[in-house]
Amino acid sequence: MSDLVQLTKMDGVAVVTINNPPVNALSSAVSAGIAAAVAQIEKDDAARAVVFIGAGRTFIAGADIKEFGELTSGKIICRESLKPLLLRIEDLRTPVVMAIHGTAFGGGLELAMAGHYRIALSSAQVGQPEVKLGIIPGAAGTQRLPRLAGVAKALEMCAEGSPVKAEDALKFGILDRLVEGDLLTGAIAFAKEVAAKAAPKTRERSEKLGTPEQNAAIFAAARETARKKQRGLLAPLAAIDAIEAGSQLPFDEACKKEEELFTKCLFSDQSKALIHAFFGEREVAKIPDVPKEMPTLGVDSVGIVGAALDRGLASIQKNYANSVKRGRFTQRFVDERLKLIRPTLDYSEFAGVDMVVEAVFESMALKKEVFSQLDRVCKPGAILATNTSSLSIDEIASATSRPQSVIGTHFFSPANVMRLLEIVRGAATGKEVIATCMQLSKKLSKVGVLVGNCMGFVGNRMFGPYRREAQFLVEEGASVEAVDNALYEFGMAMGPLATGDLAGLDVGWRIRKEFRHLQKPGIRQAFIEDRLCELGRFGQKTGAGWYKYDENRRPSPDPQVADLIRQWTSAAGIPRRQISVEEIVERCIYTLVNEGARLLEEGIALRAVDIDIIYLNGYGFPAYRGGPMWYADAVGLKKVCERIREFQQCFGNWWEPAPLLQRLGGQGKTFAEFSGWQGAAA
Ligand code: T1G
Repeated sequence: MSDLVQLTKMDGVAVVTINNPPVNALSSAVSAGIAAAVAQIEKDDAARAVVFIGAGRTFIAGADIKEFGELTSGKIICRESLKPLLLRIEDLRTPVVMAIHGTAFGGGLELAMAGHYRIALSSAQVGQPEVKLGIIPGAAGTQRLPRLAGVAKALEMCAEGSPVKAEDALKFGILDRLVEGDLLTGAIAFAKEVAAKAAPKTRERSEKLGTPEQNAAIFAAARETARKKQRGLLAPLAAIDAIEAGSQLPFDEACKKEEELFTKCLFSDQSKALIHAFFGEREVAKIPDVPKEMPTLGVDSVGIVGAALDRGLASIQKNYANSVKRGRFTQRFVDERLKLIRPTLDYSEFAGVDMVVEAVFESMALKKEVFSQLDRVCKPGAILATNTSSLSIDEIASATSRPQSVIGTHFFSPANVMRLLEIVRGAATGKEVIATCMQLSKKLSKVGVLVGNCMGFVGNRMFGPYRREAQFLVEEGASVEAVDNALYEFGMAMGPLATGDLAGLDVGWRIRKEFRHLQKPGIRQAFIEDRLCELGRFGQKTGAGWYKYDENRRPSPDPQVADLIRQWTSAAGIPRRQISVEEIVERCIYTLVNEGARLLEEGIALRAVDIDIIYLNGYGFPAYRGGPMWYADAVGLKKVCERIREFQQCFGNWWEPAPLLQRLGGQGKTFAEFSGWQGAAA
């Protein structure tokens, strides 16, 4: 028996324990270990029943995703399908009980469904999250799940990929019982209880499959939801196709269809990009000079500076009320939470807090004033964080006597929705302060990405030129809608100009005015947005910006803006021309890439994946394209660099390719191979 899979006997019950920390991933070695255990059980006439259980913190969290890369890169030729092994387990003559704790995800749930019974701790979760990796269940999950939970639930689980709590899994028939206390004890007892009973094979059940007539509307609705909610993603539609096949074809035939769809998804660029994003979210948590075991500071009380108290409290209450309406929180839970918030107008009330987050207006003078106050009242060791989206952390810290406690915690609006937390280290920021904020981001269910200090940090320093290029395209003849639609069809959550209207065009306008003195002479500056702001068109909040908005903030093209643009550009002597969708996308996305390369080379971004994770979780970049740096690697840096040089020829030197891009493009290398880490100075 291998270390990864142990087979023991307890009270006549064969116990198969999977032990592959940290998440018992179903690697090919684990599958081989399970196969060996099953072979022994097949020969063991004395075994009254079988229990499968995971060692450590969880049942099986799925196939080993790391092995996919080897497969799709051709390092390993073929994949040992899990299906035959699951059929052997299902065909075992003694009842097989799957004992679940933590998570039974992907191949873990598929293994569990090949068992005859499934029990779980009430804290467990089950799910088929494969679509989040751009694939579909590949071990008959799309075939067995509908037979246990019905077509509609299986569609929801496989096409959306969200986990299901044990309680709901019991309700839908995925689980047979919830147990409290020690899981193995509960499992053995349950196994003995069913030992004499029949061993119901999931693949032979069909009572929940429905008829084509009954299912037609369900499939149509699922496809429509997938096209809307998971725009551009292939895998959700493939999962629906596989389940539909399962509701119409015999099990074995439908499994072949699943295999075909699975393989197509696995070798798709979308899946490679989404797997990059999966591991990227884990990679960004690793800071080269801040070791995992770095002690962190306790954060039990936090002060927030900047909210207009009444308006701030009102939006907190509104957000909580929405969460209760959606059934995410109970009213009692919300009442408890609201009791923890204490509004004040008195800085001295911050004397005892562990951390303060400043979120006042984007003015350096005002921020320095606030930080000198905080420095005066806050206890030694308190973390002084600023939510600035672009101003220098070092300059803000210079207003205090404790720059080692000052850090940037850049939340994204709406902060209760957006997952990204851009954590900005200043030159003096202490490592325990960094470690504490990285840990806090996880506690807040955010993705914390650490970046260095510069104007706009990583996200906004790239986003500024991206939006500037969008404005240049409008100046040169593209319509506002054409620019936004091109990026929307590329997969961005929203076009660059509509995003400006959402955030408020005046925010950028004030910053541009405050830093006009820093603009290099002779460098072309976008001017239309400033002109719109001078007319009071700040976007959604004023009912007009690049678009005009109705009372529900629904946008529509504004012919007046198109006229103004024609007037302003002809007055500025800017010739206008037809511009292709391809050019619009390349100019906007390659601007991101070029600035990203500079940030990597300067060490402001630690790795290319950090930039990707920032753009996927803070700027609506499509996850199935992996992020701007991954996308550039997929296109090929040589090709990207050549295209940027052409833009430089055509439009101007702000398009000069970043040295790193030139170098890596010239060497046939990728951003993924480059590490921006240059030591603590960065
Ligand atoms: N394969 C390989 N490594 C994995 C892994 C997996 N399935 N899941 C987690 N890891 C690594 C992860 O990279 C990290 O590594 C460490 O484990 C801890 O993870 C046949 C084809 C289970 C909810 O999509 O959702 O089955 O950074 O930090 O926050 O049809 O991990 O420490 O080096 O995320 O407690 C389907 C993926 C696979 C589930 C735990 N399964 N995992 O979250 O820990 S496809 C999934 C998760 C499949 C079948 C198909 C989460 C978790 P490192 P962590 P966590």
